[in-house]
Amino acid sequence: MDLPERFSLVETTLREGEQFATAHFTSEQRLTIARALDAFGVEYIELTSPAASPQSARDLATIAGLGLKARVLTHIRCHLDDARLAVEHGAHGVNMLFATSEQLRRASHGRTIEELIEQAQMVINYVKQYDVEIRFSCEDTFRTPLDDLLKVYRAMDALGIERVGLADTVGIATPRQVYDVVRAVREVVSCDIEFHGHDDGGCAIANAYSALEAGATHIDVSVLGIGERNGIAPLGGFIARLATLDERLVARYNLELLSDLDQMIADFVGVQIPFNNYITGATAFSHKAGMHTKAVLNDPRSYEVLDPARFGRKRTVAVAHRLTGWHAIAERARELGIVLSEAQARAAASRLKALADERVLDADDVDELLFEYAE
Ligand code: HCA
Ligand code: CU
Repeated sequence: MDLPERFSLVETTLREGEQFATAHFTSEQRLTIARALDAFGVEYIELTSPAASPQSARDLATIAGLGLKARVLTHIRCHLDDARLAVEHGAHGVNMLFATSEQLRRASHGRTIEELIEQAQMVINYVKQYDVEIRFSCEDTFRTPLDDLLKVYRAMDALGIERVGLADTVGIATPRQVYDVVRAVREVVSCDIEFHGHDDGGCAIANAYSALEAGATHIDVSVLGIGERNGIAPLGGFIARLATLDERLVARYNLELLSDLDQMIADFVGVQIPFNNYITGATAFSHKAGMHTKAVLNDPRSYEVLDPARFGRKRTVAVAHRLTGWHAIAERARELGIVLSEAQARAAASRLKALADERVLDADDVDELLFEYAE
């Protein structure tokens, strides 16, 4: 596998996530989140700009001063004032962005590509006086002509910054497009490459993965994917994408903390963890149809590409339905201390299927029926 074993997660629940419709984190919650992300093991934590509000600035200073293992970044506009605030409040790095697509340049700052490079140069020269990492990102990368992009990234790389960023701001990019553009950027810069992708088109995780394959070194994620609109690549989903390929890619993270992390953010922003969420969703490790349950009971890897135990989760094998199979029934009987012959298990399965055609069953119905065999 030529995926880099070393890539970094830029966890942006405390920046992009704060832009989620129902997110209003208190300072205490921000601290709790930063500590929890650090315990999980993300390499970077991105915070809202200190220019956003006085409390945002104070919280940046507090979190950057906690002595976490993760580096603390703040996300700023390409303005000298914002950069000054970031430096003054102790950020370990600045994630700067500037809109480069025609759509956003027109609607936002009205500058030409040359003017924008000049402005970035001034801010970068200021920040470079300090021991602060610099990343420059083109907002709306995937609606910016490639020539313009390469011109900007080349210029930024020549200024000696740590990273350039590609942002699929409107969630429009496809995995193939992301691969091609990251590849093209990889060829003209020597610095690291970050990718940030929104999920409007349902490709956030696939795009982040594609970026990694093409040579990106830093991937933006947020817990549950919270962010503007329907958000960005979720931390758990991206972890799932990598872990299904090779567990070594995620071995350095404390994966058993993921469920608590997802639940905590769901509570803070007042949503439920979606039933079909990666790893932590209610049904992520549920098996139902007879063919599946038989194989899973023989060898979990048959239908599980992720080991639930690695994430502190348990598999469930549903028995109380018409798709049930006799292996699952025999297994449930064993759990109850009832030994069934194959013929008995098959007979119990037939009775259960007939019953399930009449009404919705629950686990107690199954157990009752099995106890009849024990008598
Ligand atoms: C936004 C900005 C951003 C920035 C991403 C980045 C985006 O729209 O609020 O700095 O790489 O999606 O473009 O989140
Ligand atoms: Cu974004």
